[in-house]
Amino acid sequence: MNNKKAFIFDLDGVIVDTAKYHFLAWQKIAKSLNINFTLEDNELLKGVSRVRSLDIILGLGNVQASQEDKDKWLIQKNEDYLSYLVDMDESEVLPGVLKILKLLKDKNQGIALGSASKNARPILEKTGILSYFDVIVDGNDVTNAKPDPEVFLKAAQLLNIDPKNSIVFEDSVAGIQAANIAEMVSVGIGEETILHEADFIFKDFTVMDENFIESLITK
Ligand code: B16
Ligand code: MG
Repeated sequence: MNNKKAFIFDLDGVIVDTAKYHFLAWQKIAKSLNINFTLEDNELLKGVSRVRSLDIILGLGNVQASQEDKDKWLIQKNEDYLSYLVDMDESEVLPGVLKILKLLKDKNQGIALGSASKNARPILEKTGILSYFDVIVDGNDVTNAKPDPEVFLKAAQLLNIDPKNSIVFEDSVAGIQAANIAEMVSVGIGEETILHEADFIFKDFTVMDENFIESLITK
């Protein structure tokens, strides 16, 4: 029994709902290219890197583009996305997250971020929760996207905790698969129908109690 575990949080969809801002920014790019991009299509982009997201959108419209154009759109999209983050504050932390972060801190557990986003740090800063994280691994630190487990393995390694003693909170299927490949405990945050590969599933953090966290720590 090891009482110090690594608790690794995904960002978008787990800590904050930035998917709505990604959607608005991608929609502008799609519109300018006459591609119909819906909220349903946006689901395909969750947990996916920025570069891959653009390829998915171009695929939806059967649009071929030069690398130069793609680079231009990627910059435009990110500038627009960042403009939505300007007014972000602690009110955007999803319900129940702070309670769990405080609990883990009180219990002296390792806390890490494992996100595909290259904008993770400013988001944690603006929402006032950066200081809870011992380790941050984001899109700037990894070369392989989820379901590759690189992001989570790196987080556990930096915390100096064995993957088998690590727990991942994720809202995307690719993220759950990455956690499972890493042989970590996978906890899905969202719909059971979508996240059925996870070891545990919760609608959100408001329905996760101290007993559950305690059972993971003492496992
Ligand atoms: P950025 P996560 C992911 O965050 C988002 O779910 C995904 O939609 C986005 O494309 C990706 O970050 C990259 O974000 O453009 O900020 O680098 O869920 O892995 O925390
Ligand atoms: Mg996510």
